[in-house]
Amino acid sequence: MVNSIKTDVEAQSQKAPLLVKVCRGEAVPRPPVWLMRQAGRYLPEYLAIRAKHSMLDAIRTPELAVEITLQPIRRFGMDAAIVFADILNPLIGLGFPLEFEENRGPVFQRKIESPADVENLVVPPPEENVGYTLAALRTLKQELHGQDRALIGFAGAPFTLSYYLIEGAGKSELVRTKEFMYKHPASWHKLQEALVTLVADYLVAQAQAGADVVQIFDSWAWALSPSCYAANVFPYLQEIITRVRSKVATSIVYFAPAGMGLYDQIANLGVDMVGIDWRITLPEANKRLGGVLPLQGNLDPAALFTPLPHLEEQVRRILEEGAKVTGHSMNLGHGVLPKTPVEAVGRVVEMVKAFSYSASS
Ligand code: 1CP
Repeated sequence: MVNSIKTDVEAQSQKAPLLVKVCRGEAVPRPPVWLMRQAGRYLPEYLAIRAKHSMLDAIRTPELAVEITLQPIRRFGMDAAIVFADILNPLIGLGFPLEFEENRGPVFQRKIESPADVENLVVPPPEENVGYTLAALRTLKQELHGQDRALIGFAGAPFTLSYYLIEGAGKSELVRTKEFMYKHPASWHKLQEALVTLVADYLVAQAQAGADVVQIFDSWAWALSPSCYAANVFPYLQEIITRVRSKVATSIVYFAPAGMGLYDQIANLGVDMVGIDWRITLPEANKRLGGVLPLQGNLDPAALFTPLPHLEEQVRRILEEGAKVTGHSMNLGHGVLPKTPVEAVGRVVEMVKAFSYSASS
């Protein structure tokens, strides 16, 4: 009996996509590869859809979201598909309507300006708020059936979502966010609690809809001092991770670009993998994260614009550095930039798929 259970677990594990295996700390013949923002404005087939549909329509129409998610997979064969959505659209249901304006990005109709704006926040259940993304995930799960590919769901971290709600966008000093946090600690806590529920429930629902891996994007955490992160950000992230783990077995990736000053804390978050940007090498990041966590990254997105021999040299270097760390999933250090040459993306994926740990050692 015990043996047959063990065999089932082993069989399941053998079937797990490469990315899931790396998240679980299992040995793999080569790193998996997917790229943040692999669906997007550098792809002509994406632009063709966006010429006819707004960003929000594309996110809210499951057939379009599924199609956009699969576009890079069909063209390049990445090892993971990330559902097409945004970190900000779930905030609409929390009472913060938003539009994605062409060439400007997300714009909220209402921002958080005073404690009154966080009174009476009601967190709707994910099926009601973002049922369209859950529907897209369920279809994607079927579409990817039988392929050795992971399905990725995601959400923004409470701090990064708060930043957009308080500042709008583009304020790199984050003065208003920090002012709000320290001037109105009780309201900050109330906002974080609402966002913890929103994000945790959403990640659980995405896992239940078929996501093998979920990624938490904390794009603005780099702007915080370690003490500020410890007091106002870390506890809420931990709460999300605890809640998700209590309900589903999905792997969890945390990504805070330029977050080196926070690595000793990130090491204790309890996630399965950490996203690394290009400003640090993988071995150095591995060391600072305690040497026990698999890493995702960390090619400079701008390297895809450089001459092919230089791009290839950078990819090779990262693959070799990745072979020396606890576990590696190949990715960029941030999202694919608009206007990135399509051939460069193809070359990166091709090089990773041709790589073998046994041949390199
Ligand atoms: O014009 C267009 O077509 C819109 C461009 C675009 C795209 C393709 C936006 C607007 N969002 C997205 C999709 C998106 N956003 C995905 C899809 C899955 C993928 O292929 O990777 C993901 C994972 C995101 C996540 C996201 N949205 C983040 C976290 C990652 C990061 O870049 O740091 C953030 C900060 C956003 C907000 C956002 N959405 C869009 C823009 C231009 C921005 C940044 C706004 C700003 O800070 O100025």
